[in-house]
Order: sequence, then C-alpha cells, then structure tokens
Amino acid sequence: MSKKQISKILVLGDFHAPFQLKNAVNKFLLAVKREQPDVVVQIGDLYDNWSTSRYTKNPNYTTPEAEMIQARKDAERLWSTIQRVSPKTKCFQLLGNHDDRIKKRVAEKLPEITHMMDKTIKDLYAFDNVVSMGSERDELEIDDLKFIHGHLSKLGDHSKKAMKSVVCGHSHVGGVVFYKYDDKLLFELNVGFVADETKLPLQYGLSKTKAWTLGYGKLTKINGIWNPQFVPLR
Ligand SMILES: [Mn+2]
Repeated sequence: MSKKQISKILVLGDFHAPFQLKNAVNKFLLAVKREQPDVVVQIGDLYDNWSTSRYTKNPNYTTPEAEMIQARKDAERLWSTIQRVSPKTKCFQLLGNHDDRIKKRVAEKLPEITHMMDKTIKDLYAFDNVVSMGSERDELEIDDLKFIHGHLSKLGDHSKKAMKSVVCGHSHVGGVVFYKYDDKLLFELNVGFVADETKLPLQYGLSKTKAWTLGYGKLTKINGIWNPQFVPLR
C-alpha cells in the first residue's frame, strides 16, 4: 500500500451474488458513504457459483447462464456504487472457496483445459479501479493486517497460524477475538456475511446456518492501534 496513512477500513463479507441480501448490502453502502473509508475490501465468495457446485442441485432453480449474468451485474453495481459514494476509497477484491468452484469443476471434468479458464476467471473478477487478487491463495496485507477469505471455522485459528492480526470471512459468523502472542496483542476479525439465507443456494442445513450473523467489518486506527469491530446488521 502507498505511504498515505490508512486509518479506516470497511470490510464486506461473503456476498454470494446473485443471492446477496439487498437490504444488508444497502446498509453497508450507507456506511461507506457515511464513513468515507480509506479502503474497502470484499473478503471473497463474491459469487456463489451455485451452478458449478458439486452438491446436488435443483436444476430448475436457475440456469448457469442466468445466475452468472445476474451475479456479474450485481458485483459491478456493488463496486461502482462504492466508488460513487466514496470516490477516494481504495478497493480490493479477494477470492473465496466459492470463487474457486468454476475452475475446480473444469479441473475435474476436463483437466486438459484448466489453464484456459484463467483468463475467464480473471475477467469475472476484474472491476474498474478495483485491485483483484488472482486466486483464493493470494493474500492482501495492509499496514500489518492480513486479509484472507479464510478456510477455518474457529475464530482465531487463522491468526494463530499466521502469527499476525487477520481479517477474514468464510464461516459467516462475525466476531472478534484478541490474544497475546510474544508480548504483542493480536486479533482475528471475522466480518460475517451479507447473503440471503432464505435462498435455496444458501440452505446448508440449520445446524450450520443458525449461527450465521449478518454484518460487516470496521477497522479504525486510533493512536497507532487497530481497533477491529464486527458491525451487526439485520
Ligand atoms: Mn461463504
């Protein structure tokens, strides 16, 4: 990141377009307008890619083409709105496990052309004035904070593994945990999610979804110290 002091970051959690929850997303956009953050990060699972999941699906729910066209439209609108309401904000797009689905399915069914998917995937996640990570493995670091989609479900585990403060999503369960490592106070902030649980692709079974929390992440640097916050939405 550039030399300019960064003191406010808003983080949008798992979006799962085109199955995002519009009401929650609108509240996040109002927060961007009000807060004028230095940085906005979308933490991955931008698209649900339900049609390319390996789970059993109702083939009549949507078509793969309709899902992708709508998802791309919703994501374009998300980023263009963020830039319109807060023009100085730097924008970053991470990728999550759902974003990897397309390539995984191709790799399973026709591995010979997996490399040909790279450009398609890149295009799907490219937006004007947004820095987009190349793959699920890519990490974003801003001012000693590590931003990842995440793959672990226990809050704090990514941070303990990285030995750094981490901002993540993935589990759809927002929260913050602090702990001490080597005399440093580290934290993990999970930013929750903003998808619509009533939509078929988000129905993972009540044992999982009952713990999910709508919200977003807010990081404010006060006296040189990052203050992580999970902001609940409903
Ligand atoms: Mn997700």
